[in-house]
Amino acid sequence: VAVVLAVTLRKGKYTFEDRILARCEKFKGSDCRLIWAKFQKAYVGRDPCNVPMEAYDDFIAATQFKPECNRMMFWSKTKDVVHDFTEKRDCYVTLEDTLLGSVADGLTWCGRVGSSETLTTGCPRWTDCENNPVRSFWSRASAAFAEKACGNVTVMLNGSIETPFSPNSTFRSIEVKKFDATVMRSLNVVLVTQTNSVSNCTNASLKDLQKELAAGIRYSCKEVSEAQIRECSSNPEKPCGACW
Ligand code: DVN
Repeated sequence: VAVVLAVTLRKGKYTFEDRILARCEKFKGSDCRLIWAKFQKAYVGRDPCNVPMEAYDDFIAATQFKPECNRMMFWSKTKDVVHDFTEKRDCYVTLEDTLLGSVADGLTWCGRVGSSETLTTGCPRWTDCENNPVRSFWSRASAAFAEKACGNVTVMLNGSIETPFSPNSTFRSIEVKKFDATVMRSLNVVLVTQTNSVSNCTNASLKDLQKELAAGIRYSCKEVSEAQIRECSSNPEKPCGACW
């Protein structure tokens, strides 16, 4: 403790490790030292463009992720509205609300060949190279979250763009492919609309979504205005089932 404090005081701010541990410790009963060790092992000492998603397999195993059936929420191009909703209301759980995703949400990190440090600046950006530590982390965590999706599952897609089921998105390229019909009953699309929305539930990309869904998983789609979702976020009296 004294050493951690000394380092923290010397640098005048929390280290990356401190931040990961603090976020992990919000989830009671987690072995945060083990989780940090496995997380680090994925990218420390490695070329930051050569970290495949499999590098995080041991981290995923260490988190012992348990799904909450019927409450799982996926999203694509709707980050702000969906997280505003899940933060204010206890209706749904996104990846970023679980231990799996919350430890790294909004952070950037990488390692360097010949070093045992975690760097937080000068790291590759999302599209600089595919196998970068941050992108591979999100791909692996998303795959783990999606393969456990169970019961009735919800996804918030963006009705203000031409292709709400977007080709290069994590939701389309990873999560939908991992959905398992033996544990998942339905996928319910909430298409978030605005006054000038360009898409509705008849959108061509949503037809593709139905085709790409494993046989046996039911599908539904509902257009819901962003205003209505925000109203539900700010009205805790409204039952979750009455939001849309
Ligand atoms: O279902 C969710 C959730 O489970 C998550 O892990 O994956 C799904 C959302 O991913 P998505 O379908 O690719 O949705 P988006 O909106 O295209 O991208 C989600 C996030 O990935 C972005 O908000 C970016 O994160 P950030 O920077 O806001 O913390 C990141 N991202 C995606 N493409 C990117 C990118 N960041 C930088 N450059 C890009 N090209």
